[in-house]
Amino acid sequence: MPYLAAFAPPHWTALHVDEVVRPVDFEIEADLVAITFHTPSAPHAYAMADQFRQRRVPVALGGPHVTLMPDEAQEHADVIFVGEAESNWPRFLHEFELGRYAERYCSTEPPSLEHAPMARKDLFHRRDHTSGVLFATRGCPYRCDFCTLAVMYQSCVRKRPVEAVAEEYGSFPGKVIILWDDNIASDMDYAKMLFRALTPHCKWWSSQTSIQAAQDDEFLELASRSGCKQLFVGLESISQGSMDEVHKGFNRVSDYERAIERIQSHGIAVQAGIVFGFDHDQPAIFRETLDFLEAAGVQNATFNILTPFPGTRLYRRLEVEGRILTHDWSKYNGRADVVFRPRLMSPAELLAGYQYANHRFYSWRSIGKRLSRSPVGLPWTLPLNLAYAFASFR
Ligand code: B12
Ligand code: SF4
Repeated sequence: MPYLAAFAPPHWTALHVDEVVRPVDFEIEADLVAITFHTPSAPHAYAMADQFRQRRVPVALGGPHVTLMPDEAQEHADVIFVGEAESNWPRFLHEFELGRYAERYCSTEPPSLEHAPMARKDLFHRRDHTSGVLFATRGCPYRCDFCTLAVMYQSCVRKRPVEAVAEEYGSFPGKVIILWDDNIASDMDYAKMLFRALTPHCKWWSSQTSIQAAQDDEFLELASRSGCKQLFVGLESISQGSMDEVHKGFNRVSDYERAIERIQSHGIAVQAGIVFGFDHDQPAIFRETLDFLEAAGVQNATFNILTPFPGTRLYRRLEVEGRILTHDWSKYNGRADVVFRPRLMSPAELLAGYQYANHRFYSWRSIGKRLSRSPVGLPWTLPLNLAYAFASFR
């Protein structure tokens, strides 16, 4: 939202409320309320929108879930934004001032990010243990069945000018930055130019990448030199059958160990993105995955229960097969609920296996074992492990 606020004309006053930080004031005097949300927050976002609309405050809705389920969202909004909003949002703000605007603005093609403004830092509230967040690129060229990005961004990768990204990066006063790119390795040449431009700022950063990052030593070397301390790597599964099944066969499980070693050898910690519940996953997958991650000395991992988000190829397949168990979007959280019938285990087994993975990986024994071999200093790896340990035992 601080990014979208940067598009508002200077005579507008914007207030940003992040519900993680403080509750929403439903009595506030506002000309317009704009809300963004993921699928699991959809019921909550709709309830908020309904409450504002009861007071006749116009509500605009946008974000991943609106793009995936526009007709549903329309019922709770005066105006919705389907897809990316770089061109439609400024147009709408102008039309809103004139008192004539459409109910729905659809982005027909992925917008260029050539002139993307800097997000409004004065509207950032959440620290999330970082000093700043920004993005250099948007989108990912791949089309994995379970990922919503192909629908949201039409598999089209866009890049901001390197100088603009470096300027925004340098403008954060603190040391630790997250580049929330979907896949920082989607264009290797661009990434290398970017890393060279970030180096003089002497900060630490982390980002997300597909495993291809590990195939290019120059990429890793330049990333490391520019302050990269951690890469979130979409490993997803140690079952090749599972990767092939969801069209992520470019992840070669037999290469994982070498890929992790190569990233770590550049002083970059690996945060493994792991998903459980694919059709090839047997009940042994949980123990085998944990054995693998511990043996590889992975510094961090995020475990997810496979979740068929609406609009994805995975959702369509499971729906045809009659395996979707609920359409209560609040359960599409990937952490606490199983919303489909897995093929080789029960929903309860999947949930229990996911919990086992979190508890084992973030146990003192495992943290000690993994971090004692880490090529990245404890000031970076330990706080993250403790935060995850705290969250998983809550
Ligand atoms: C950063 C991030 C997070 C951070 C959020 C930190 C924060 N303070 O915001 C954290 C780590 C907390 C997080 C958590 C989760 N995330 Co997340 N996250 C992202 C990520 C990588 C970037 C989001 C972002 O800021 N994008 C930059 C903005 C500019 O892009 P955008 O949101 O697409 O917005 C554009 C348009 O959509 C539109 N727009 C968006 N909102 C609005 C609103 C209005 C009013 C208007 C006009 C326009 C508009 O305009 C923008 C410019 O074009 C995205 C991937 C992605 N590229 O979006 C995943 C993503 C959004 N996350 C996802 C998921 C699944 C989750 C989790 C459920 C994971 C989990 N299992 O826990 C949780 C949900 C947490 C929750 N309940 O809210 C999915 C969402 C899928 C879905 N169907 O909703 C995504 C798309 C990743 C993916 N590959 O599928 N996430
Ligand atoms: S590589 Fe990652 S970001 Fe790209 S489509 Fe697949 S899951 Fe989504």
